[in-house]
Amino acid sequence: MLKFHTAGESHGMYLVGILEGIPAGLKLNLDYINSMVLLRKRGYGRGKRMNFEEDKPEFFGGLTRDNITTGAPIGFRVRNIDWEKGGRGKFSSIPRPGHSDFSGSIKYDFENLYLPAERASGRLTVLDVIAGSICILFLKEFEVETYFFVTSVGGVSIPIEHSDGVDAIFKKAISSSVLVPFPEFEEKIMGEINHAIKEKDSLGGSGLVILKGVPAGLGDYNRWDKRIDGLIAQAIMSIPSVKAVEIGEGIESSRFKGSEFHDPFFIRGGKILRGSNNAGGIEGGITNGEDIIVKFYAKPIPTVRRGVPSVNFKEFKEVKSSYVRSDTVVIPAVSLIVASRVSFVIASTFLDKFGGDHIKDIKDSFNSYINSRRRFWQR
Ligand code: EPS
Repeated sequence: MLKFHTAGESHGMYLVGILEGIPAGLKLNLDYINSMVLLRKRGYGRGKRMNFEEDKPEFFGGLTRDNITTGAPIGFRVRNIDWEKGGRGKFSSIPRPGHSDFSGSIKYDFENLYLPAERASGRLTVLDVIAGSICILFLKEFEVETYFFVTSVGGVSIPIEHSDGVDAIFKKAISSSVLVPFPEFEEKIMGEINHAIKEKDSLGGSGLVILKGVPAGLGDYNRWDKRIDGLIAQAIMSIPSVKAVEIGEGIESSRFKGSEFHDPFFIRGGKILRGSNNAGGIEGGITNGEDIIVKFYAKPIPTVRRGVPSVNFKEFKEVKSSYVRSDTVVIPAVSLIVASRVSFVIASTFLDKFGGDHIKDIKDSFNSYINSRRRFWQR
């Protein structure tokens, strides 16, 4: 099982991550990891902080000089340039509705209602992307590919089908500033974001993550806490701002008859195939070999420039929430973070099933499993 721990605050000196359980022998492509980290930072609608943070991961454990994993915990850190600039260190007695200010300060008995956001902040997700990118690289060794898209921003929806052309549209999406593959929608979304900036407001959105090539048999129905749909939901719901998760056509499923919704089996050319993938690649809490399809929905971020009715706890007075530097929309970054977390869950359950100390051991175990199960796909 993979373990991932973090330390550090949004405005502290460093953010630190430790990823434990990656086997020895995996060559880490640091350029790929860096490109993912920069992609998280880049989306249109981010705030001013993203202009000066460098987000350069430094690895300090678990790798040889050639960046090959040794099986030891992988340690990494990211410097907060904000700290060097003097940080914010502000005090607030006015909670932002929707943020952790109120609930976190009750829990930890803080006078300064800004303190919970130091750990609850989306800033920490830079570490998720580093850990997730390592998991994506691990999964690539087994021909698992990870894709992510934005499917709506505010009121603008983007029609993305999880069809075979996903590779081509993904390449277009990652070169777009809002992670959508179609230029006409990119323009609409930018218009929507510009409007929100003018109105001093924030926007939410939704996204789609697809993993292709995930083998059947990950997760388990024998224990509620090993069902893979449950693990994915937990991993995504714990990303700041994500409020709902859907696997496959989970929401639509409630409106269909069983005979219409469930993915039929059929035989073509000696192969056993499925007619659709409404289940999103998971049946009975176990992957079934089809694409893993995860949809997620994020609320508008709670730091709203025009303010939201709140209360000053020191003065016991009704006021509007005060404005601090913030993003307007984070859904492009969230899509990448969801992909990172889903890849973490898939890599973790993969290692539970095929685990070994060296990547070669895992490949042997994986290949022997695939060979012994061939009858489920073909005669
Ligand atoms: C965040 C507030 C903003 C965001 C931050 C998340 O930062 P600051 O409070 O320093 O202006 O930019 O996100 C990041 C810094 C990041 O790297 O994603 C918040 O309160 O959650």
